[in-house]
Amino acid sequence: MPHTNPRFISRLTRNTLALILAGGRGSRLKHLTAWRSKPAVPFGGKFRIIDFPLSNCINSGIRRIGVLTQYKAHSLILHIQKGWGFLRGEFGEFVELWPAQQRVAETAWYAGTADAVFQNLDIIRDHDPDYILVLAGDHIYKMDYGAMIAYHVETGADMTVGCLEVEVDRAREFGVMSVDEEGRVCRFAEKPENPETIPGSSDRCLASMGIYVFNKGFLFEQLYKDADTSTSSHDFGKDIIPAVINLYRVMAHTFRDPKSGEQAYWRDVGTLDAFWEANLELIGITPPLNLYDKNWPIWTYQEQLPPAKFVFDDEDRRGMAVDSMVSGGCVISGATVRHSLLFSSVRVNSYAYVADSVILPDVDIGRNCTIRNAVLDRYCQVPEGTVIGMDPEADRKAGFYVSEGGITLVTPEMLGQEANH
Ligand code: ADQ
Ligand code: ADP
Repeated sequence: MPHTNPRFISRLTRNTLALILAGGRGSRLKHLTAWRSKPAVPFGGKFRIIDFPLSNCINSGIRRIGVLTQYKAHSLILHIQKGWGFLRGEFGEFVELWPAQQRVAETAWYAGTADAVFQNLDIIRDHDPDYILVLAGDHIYKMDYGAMIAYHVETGADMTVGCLEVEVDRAREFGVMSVDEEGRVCRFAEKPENPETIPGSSDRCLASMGIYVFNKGFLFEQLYKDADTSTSSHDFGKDIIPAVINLYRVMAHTFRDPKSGEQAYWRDVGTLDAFWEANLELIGITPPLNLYDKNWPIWTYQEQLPPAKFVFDDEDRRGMAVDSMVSGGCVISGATVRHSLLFSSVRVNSYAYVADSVILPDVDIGRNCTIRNAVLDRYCQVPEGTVIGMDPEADRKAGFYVSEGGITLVTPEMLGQEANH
């Protein structure tokens, strides 16, 4: 039985350093990651994706956090500088940005995820944690990492991999593992062609969440060994885990909802369709991810904005939003918004109709526009009368991107505009 004594767990989390890997591009999000890395992509009306792992750390009592950046990090850096400075340095708490430093090989940026950590080993050594928690910066979930670290310690593991069950059809995107009766990982394949299913189930696999707990000494040893291996791509999933499972004690920790014991909410919003769906899912009466949970707040940076406003226009047309989430600073004037998520400071003008859409911050939707099944990127100024999401062919002709699932993405560039700030 894992330890549940809060005093025991808080001692472990206090001695843990979290590293959030935030360097990935997330190219399947198309133009949404043209200028920002995937962890910086806005999500849920007022957050960015990285706020979820960061808030999980804070809420789990892990207050020493390094964020490892690489690709298009500017918007991520600004967000963290502006929003995550509230930790108390005098108590040894911090969120630090660790950019690709070329500390080791002068010519190389981060090669893979393991190399990203390897390049920062001297900083990690200075902090002298007992445990290192490696996290991905691009997943949406609420998880108490304390439970995973307690399991790691309780089972005497060298390394623990966070995992969840996924359908076999989706398993090719993940590291897929098999465990023995004790929960020890005995086989691991990164993104396998033919994923192994869970014994007794023909359609489910045990997938890695790409999050790991390491004992400090073990991590150092393995990273030095990996750095000397010329054939390695220096990646945790591809190289490190397969190299250690037969020699060391690598345990699998299944992420479950602590209350129900069922599979917990976890999304990799890696594609435009998944991004659109995960945002709109938040609107329901009982959404799978509750952002209103006071016991697990999601922290973020946000400007001070006035409340959202719904007004009659000068012809007395009602401005309204139903079955929607509308953030601060929005003004809906004589327009109708249905089943949509509006981020901060969106303007929707008279006679416009917006449905089933995700509108990022600072978008202005002109009069008489019709917008359905769309994602509009930050700073879009949609001209009067524009129709989006009614006819995929027309959208493509207009230069917009239409996804496999039929979602239309529009960016300022596609409208011939500069992203203005
Ligand atoms: P992927 O998600 O494909 O698989 P990867 O693209 O390496 O793994 O990204 C992992 C995380 O690291 C992401 O948060 C990304 O932003 C970041 N990242 C990638 N390269 C980086 C670099 N050089 N520097 C800093 N950050 C970087 C992984 C595992 C699988 C597991 C899935 C779960 O390898 O085994 O199943 O995550 O999503
Ligand atoms: P976010 O919406 O995530 O805050 P921004 O739109 O501010 O992101 O863009 C992130 C970074 O990319 C900023 O440094 C911004 O100046 C730059 N950027 C955005 N759009 C363009 C563009 N069209 N051309 C050049 N740089 C851009």
